[in-house]
Amino acid sequence: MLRFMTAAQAAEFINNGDVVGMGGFTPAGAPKDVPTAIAHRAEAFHARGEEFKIGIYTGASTGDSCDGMLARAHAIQFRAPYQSNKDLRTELNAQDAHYFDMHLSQLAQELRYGFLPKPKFAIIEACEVTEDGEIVPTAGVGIMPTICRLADHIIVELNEAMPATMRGLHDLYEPLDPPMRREIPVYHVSDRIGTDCIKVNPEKIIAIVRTNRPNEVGKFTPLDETTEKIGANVAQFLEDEIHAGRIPKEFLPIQSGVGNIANAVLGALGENPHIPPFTMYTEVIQDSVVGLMKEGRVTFASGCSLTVGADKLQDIIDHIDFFRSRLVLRPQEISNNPEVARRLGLITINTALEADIYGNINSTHVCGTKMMNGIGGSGDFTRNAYISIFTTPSVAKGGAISSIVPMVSHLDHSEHSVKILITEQGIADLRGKSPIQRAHCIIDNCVSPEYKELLRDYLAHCKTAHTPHNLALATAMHREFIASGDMRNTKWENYL
Ligand code: 0RQ
Repeated sequence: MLRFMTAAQAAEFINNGDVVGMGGFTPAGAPKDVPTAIAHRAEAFHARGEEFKIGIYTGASTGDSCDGMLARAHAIQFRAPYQSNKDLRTELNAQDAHYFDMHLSQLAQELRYGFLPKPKFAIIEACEVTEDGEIVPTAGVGIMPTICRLADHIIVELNEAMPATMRGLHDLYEPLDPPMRREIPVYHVSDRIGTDCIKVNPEKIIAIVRTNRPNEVGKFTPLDETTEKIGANVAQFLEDEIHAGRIPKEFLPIQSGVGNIANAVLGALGENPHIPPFTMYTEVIQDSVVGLMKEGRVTFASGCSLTVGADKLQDIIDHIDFFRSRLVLRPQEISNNPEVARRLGLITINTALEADIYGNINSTHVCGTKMMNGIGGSGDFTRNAYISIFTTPSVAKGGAISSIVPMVSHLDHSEHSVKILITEQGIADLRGKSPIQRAHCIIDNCVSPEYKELLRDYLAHCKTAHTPHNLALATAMHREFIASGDMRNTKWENYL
């Protein structure tokens, strides 16, 4: 029997200290009304002087009605594996919420292995739930199959804005755990290996809440000169690789991160006549992909979510038969799977916050301490790519920050995994280069003209070694930014 109730009634099942797994991936498919109701419940507890905090796993980020509401209600005890909400960022940088930033492909298996506290509740969004326990996800999958299996109780938001015709977009599959694990039989981007719904014991579904909510996906800022140039440089690099015979002429699947730069890069790839129609094996399918599919430039996209604006999602829903044969949404354990990434030979494109002259990448921590978002899937893909590319504007904050520094203030992706660095200034091909050769290549090709001499001068202050560094100066540009608000003021002699 399906147990319908309001979000507030469903939220009453959740108590202080409970561990909850949320469905979806990014705001796409994340639950909305029940997390908001839990936040209100937490506020009522706090008003009475009682504790109320819960542990939360999600696929990736969520929307404001989940992460934002719960953060503002100070209702989060711990959170994994990725977020991008400004209020949650404030909470976790203040250590009010404990955050563990994880490779997204690993979360489901680490829950199964028992490395992390088991979720008692799964709160998920669906476009269809049946009496016999079939649940069809919406625009994002994330860790849904695993949390639905592990949780004692499932609360479903049945979102009427997401029609049941979405059934068939998904390919739901959970691998066995070692020592029983076999290969994941995805040999082509479009291979389907699982089911079109999650099957659970219907007794576990303790509440169904009817909602009617669009996904809370943010708008892209229009392309500017910098993002356009980065996109054009990536397209140029890939075109040259095809001509050099280092990428097969039929091309290889693309993985692309989130955000404005990623969107611009895909647009540039789509427009480049020397790049053949391509497929994507990625985690987040963004706005630009929808248009590229209609134009036949993207022939198939495998992802974990449709993180697209409301108009684009409506377009997909209105032409569901067209898109169902060109799209598949998988759990993040499969969309981001290292084994599959390496087998398919992905060209991976992710964004750095900061890179160093040797090719190490910081994707997460501002000045080495403040968490921005998280590593997301960038590590899953970068380490296992056919060619891994990182993009970043050469400067941030109007030039007061050089995105390329002597030594990254936090390390997410090491020099061993990063093959190509691209800024609006140009392209640094790091393959087959020693550290000092990489340093010259990055300074010559990627650094802003305002910082080239400063970084060359840094090298002049280093003793000859395999990877030259002057440890007194390695973080001087960061310290100068903290002290004066502008890295351009750095004078090496002040830091010796
Ligand atoms: O701050 O908004 O206050 O101006 O960082 O920078 O240039 O707008 O770039 O939105 O693409 O985000 C790495 C954070 C880039 C993102 C990151 C400041 C800058 C601005 C944002 P303001 P931009 P984007 C997919 C895979 C995680 C890893 C990943 C990210 C703000 O792409 O989170 O790719 N990646 N995951 O001014 C201090 C620097 C800075 C800096 C930029 N060096 N120091 N601040 N900024 N460089 C995700 C999933 O797995 C779902």
